[in-house]
Amino acid sequence: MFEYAPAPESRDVVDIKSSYGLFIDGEFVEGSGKPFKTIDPATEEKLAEIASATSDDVDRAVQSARKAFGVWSQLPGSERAKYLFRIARLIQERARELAVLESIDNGKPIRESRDVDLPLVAAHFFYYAGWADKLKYAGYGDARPLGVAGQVIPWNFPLLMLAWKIAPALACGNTVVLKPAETTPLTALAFAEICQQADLPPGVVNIVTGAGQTGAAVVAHPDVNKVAFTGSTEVGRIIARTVAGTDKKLTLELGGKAANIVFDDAAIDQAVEGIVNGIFFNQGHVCCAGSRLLVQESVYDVVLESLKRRVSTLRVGDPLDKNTDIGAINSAEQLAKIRELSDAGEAEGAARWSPACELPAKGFWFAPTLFTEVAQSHRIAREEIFGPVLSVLTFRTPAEAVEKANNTPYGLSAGVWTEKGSRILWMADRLRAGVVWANTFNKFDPTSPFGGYKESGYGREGGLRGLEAYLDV
Ligand code: TXE
Repeated sequence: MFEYAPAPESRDVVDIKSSYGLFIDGEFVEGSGKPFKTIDPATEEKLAEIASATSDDVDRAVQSARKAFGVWSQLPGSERAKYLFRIARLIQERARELAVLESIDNGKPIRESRDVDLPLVAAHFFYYAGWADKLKYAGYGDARPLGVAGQVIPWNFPLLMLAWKIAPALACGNTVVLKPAETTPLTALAFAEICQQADLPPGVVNIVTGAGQTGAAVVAHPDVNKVAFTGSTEVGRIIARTVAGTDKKLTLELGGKAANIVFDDAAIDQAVEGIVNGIFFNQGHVCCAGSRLLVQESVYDVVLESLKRRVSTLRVGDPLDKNTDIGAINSAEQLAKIRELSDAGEAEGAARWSPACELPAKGFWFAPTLFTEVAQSHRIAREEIFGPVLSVLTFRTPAEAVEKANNTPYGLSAGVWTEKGSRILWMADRLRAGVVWANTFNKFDPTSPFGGYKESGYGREGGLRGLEAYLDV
């Protein structure tokens, strides 16, 4: 055994206030609703009181965004680009603080917020800043911004989801009212401060905190022209109903149940790393998580053995420890959902395995878990668990792999592990998934569009396609 030396990141780099207001018209103001608290899921300690926006507050935010739209949409693209570049640079300057804040509020390991989330957040602002003055070269010379965008985001990548939504909207000349998730509002509020630091004109970005009702008020507001939502399929359906029959444009990014498909000619060590990253990255709170492993029968034993060995080395614990691989589950509700589905897996006859691992006494934790002997009809093979739980199934032929991979109401992503290039292309053609990764998994880049088929939603975010979601083309 090797010695384990904790390497804690400092909490002192963040200055969390005791309470936060709403960010409307360039200023922090009080909310009219009953404030709620955000907690640290690793300790269950209260972090801050957060204002709750009522529909009147949302109305103020939308009116401010409407007024700002008149000015912002008329600025030359090169001027909008300057603001976006400034925001990107401020994010880079404050990256360490924002990463720590994200890990405290969300529970994700600091290694991930520091090395994945924050670099991608800045990259999105840089990328879309670059488009702001080049829309006409991309074929959007006659296109117009849509107006006020109402954006509702989840808690799994709080600042990254904000960047995915705000950067393209602003680049195209829209203004926004964004509602962060109720369990992770702190980095969105820090982003509001960054907008002030960047001298962004008041009203271009408004942040309204609150629970689902606040989100519903944003979506339903008659002066909102575009709705962008990332979250559960259930809420996605409610939003689609609200928007139906109005002239609002809508993009939805919902759940997933991705297959990670390992063929017998794959580089097994590399595939095992990809499987581990695919399901345990961000505690499995990832819409495109590789939550179903499909292994070719001939390599089942060797893959399973190697996978169990690797999973046994994962460290679960303090999100601020730089050695941590799996942090805290974001909320008691999410933990209950993971437990419920895992219990259902056992009850339906699948075999459950977790490495020996000590979980902290306080906070929300779940050990990395594998299920074997999984049937396609089992709930753990069909429903999104959104936690560190992998369901293992097998296949014999490429056609069977495709059939099983596509046997889900979702269609967001898939992974293929094989040394045969022709097989990658054959599989990619047949998998009903918005993203197919080959010999890698969970790779993100602001230049490539992301989004799903079927119940995973519609519309694309990222890349050039991501601009179309914010333009009348
Ligand atoms: O999602 P919700 P929850 C999946 C995942 C997870 C499950 C539940 O399986 O276990 O959803 O998570 C706001 N009108 N995903 O309950 O409720 C809400 O305040 C408008 C996948 O957290 O969909 C929050 O800001 N807005 C997913 C946001 O919607 C409403 C990421 C998402 O919360 C609303 C998150 C309403 N009626 C969860 N009700 C992904 N695709 O990555 C709630 N909200």
